[in-house]
Amino acid sequence: MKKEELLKIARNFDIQGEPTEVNIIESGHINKTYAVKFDTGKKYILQYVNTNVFPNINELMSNIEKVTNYIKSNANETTLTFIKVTGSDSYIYNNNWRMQEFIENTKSYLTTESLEILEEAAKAIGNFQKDLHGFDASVLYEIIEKFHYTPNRVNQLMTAINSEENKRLRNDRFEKAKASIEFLTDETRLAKTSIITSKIENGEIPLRVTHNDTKLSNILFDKDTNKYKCLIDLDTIMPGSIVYDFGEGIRTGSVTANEDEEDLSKINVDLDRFEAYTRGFVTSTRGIITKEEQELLVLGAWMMTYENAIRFLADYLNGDTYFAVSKTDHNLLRTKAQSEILRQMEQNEEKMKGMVKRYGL
Ligand code: ADP
Ligand code: GN1
Ligand code: MG
Repeated sequence: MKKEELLKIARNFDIQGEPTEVNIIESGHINKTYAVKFDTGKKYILQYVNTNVFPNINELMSNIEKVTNYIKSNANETTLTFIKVTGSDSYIYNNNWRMQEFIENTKSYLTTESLEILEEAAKAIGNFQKDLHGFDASVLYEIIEKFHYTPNRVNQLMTAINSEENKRLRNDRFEKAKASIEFLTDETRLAKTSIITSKIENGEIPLRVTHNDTKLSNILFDKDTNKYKCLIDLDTIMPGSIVYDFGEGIRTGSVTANEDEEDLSKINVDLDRFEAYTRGFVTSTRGIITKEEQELLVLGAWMMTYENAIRFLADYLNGDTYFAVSKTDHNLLRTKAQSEILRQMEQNEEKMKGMVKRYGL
């Protein structure tokens, strides 16, 4: 989009001064994000929210407002602040656009070898859980139905695999994805996919307020100190399980390569990184996490990796309609990288469980 158009959109929010500069931020697979500078010197984040993914944007903003207000009143943490449209009670301009304060002097990582940063990342997620322990999850809308209900993700993959239209339109993709389809629909793997959801359903582990998208790049760190500053991307906040928030952190934080690494020999599930993250998480959630939840953490990491792998694969077969792609066969590359992570997690399961126990309750 042109700079002038973006500046025009930015003028509709209740902000002092005139917007003067705008720069695209190329990160994230769902929304379009821009940094906007005003002549007062203040910066903001302007986002075009993808309403194919989030059809009910008002419910989404209502969840974010409730959770960020709660954090601001009850916890000593930095969280997001959205700006209303001038003369309105809404945060959304022209169906898709929203504005939030820019959190200064921070950076984010797709991957890092720094164990200190990983321990900090885990604390960002663990403290978020702790801060929201007293918050009633039932007041939140389910923004994306069955978001981490893995059996439903399996059904979506099976629908993509069995679709005659997909086969007709993209038969070459089925050929290229053959090994990934076999790996991910292996019976022993499929059999694991309902363990966590069943435990939620029968009350063995609680439904909590969860972030649900705790990948490393959704945490901002202070540029100078590398301490965590803020957990961002609150769009998927809804009732869920703490083991998913740990798992999504491990899927990205414990690995030596990016989510879409083509060279599988560069992908390593690094146990030192796993340990640092686990130490930060278990320590910061002590007192609120239950024994049953702790025993499921390693499976949570497997589940989030499996879930992302099958979501990328389904999107590949469906013709890349969900995740933003920027190279040929991008979703297949992501699937293969996630499958490699999954394979290594399976090999290291016992060692990982041992580490959780070491720092456990
Ligand atoms: P998406 O849902 O597409 O992942 P995000 O909300 O994660 O979008 O934002 C994309 C990127 O924009 C982040 O990775 C971060 O670099 C930057 N960003 C988002 N919100 C802020 C903020 N409040 N302050 C500073 N940078 C931000
Ligand atoms: C998407 O919005 P972003 O890029 O932080 C996706 C997550 C996936 C992730 C994979 C709403 O997150 O669920 O795990 O990509 N978000 C949504 O990188 O589907
Ligand atoms: Mg994001």
